[in-house]
Amino acid sequence: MLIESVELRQIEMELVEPFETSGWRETLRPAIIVILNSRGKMGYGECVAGAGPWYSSETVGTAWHVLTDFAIPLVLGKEVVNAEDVQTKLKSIRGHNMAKAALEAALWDLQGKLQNQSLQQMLGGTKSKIDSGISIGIQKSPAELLSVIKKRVEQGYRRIKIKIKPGWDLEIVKQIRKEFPDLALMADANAAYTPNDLKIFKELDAFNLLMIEQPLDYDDIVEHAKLQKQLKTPICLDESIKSLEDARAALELGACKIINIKPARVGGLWNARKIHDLCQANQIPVWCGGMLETGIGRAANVAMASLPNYKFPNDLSASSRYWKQDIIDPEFVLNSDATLTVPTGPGLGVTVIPERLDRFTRREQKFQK
Ligand code: OSB
Ligand code: MG
Repeated sequence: MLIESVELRQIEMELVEPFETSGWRETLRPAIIVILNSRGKMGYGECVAGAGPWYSSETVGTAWHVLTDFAIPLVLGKEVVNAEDVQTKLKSIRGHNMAKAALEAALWDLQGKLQNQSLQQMLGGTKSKIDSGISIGIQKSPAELLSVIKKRVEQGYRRIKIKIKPGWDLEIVKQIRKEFPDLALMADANAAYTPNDLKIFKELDAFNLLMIEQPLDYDDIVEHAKLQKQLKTPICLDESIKSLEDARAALELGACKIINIKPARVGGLWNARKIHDLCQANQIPVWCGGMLETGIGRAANVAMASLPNYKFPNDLSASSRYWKQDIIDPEFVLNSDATLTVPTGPGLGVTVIPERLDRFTRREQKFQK
């Protein structure tokens, strides 16, 4: 595929409700949409780097810089065979996984459209529907959180993830368990605790949580291994796993029993699949995390989550959980069995609506050789 031209759109969309974690709060969600053109087809990829360096060191600003100054020049006007080839071309760039993942995602979509294959087929996904869960941010009060959970359960979500932080943890979980004793419930700390907090995790062990996500520091593996040995509840790593090498280290040390794979965090779908395969070979189940994506990023994640070792409900909810109106058609809707349907059309299998993309665009740049 000759990459004839590239276009970047930095967009901004308002979340239907603010999203708050242990470390940050967001109401306006930025994204960069990467568009690759070849033989009259357009491939779309989404960069999920946030407004600030809170979840990871990348931001929408660093991603724009790395894409425009370094990554795009390595593929523009070049023949690109597949995602692996994109990664080989980008190899001189260290880090910046989210920027690379966006470019690679656009290539998958383009390739699918040119070769008339769905992303799911290209990745080797097997399920026609993926289990959908929902991630609920920190609320103003415990009562508010309970009412949000009730609403989401009534909408059909069967796995609820709450965000925890010191002071918003044990008591909250206790109250939720009182009202929802059998709910598939898990807690994500976004790295808010230290090894000194062992007592809190020991107490959380009594509440039959599905897993505890990223309790300790974002780049830690060793302390998670020590903590996991003292807990019944499985630890799931998110922030700590940025590469296949991190996954290997976590498995060898026993730092977790589950991995949340976000393709963007690990540099793209190509690496995500390698981590999936490594985990599968080691009987470590995985699931797909989310980054409050638009429908473009969500479609790619949904295809990825259709691979066989995705064994837990994913942070891939209906479009309406995030946006008043998504930028794709059809939007993702929650099926009555708490699943999302995997698109089967070529590439991402969803149509980007140009007027909506225009409406949310805050900056754009076109690149032609
Ligand atoms: O830690 O999983 C996380 C959103 C943004 C950044 C980090 C995280 C999240 C979520 C929401 O939990 C997942 C989603 O529904 O997209
Ligand atoms: Mg997380």
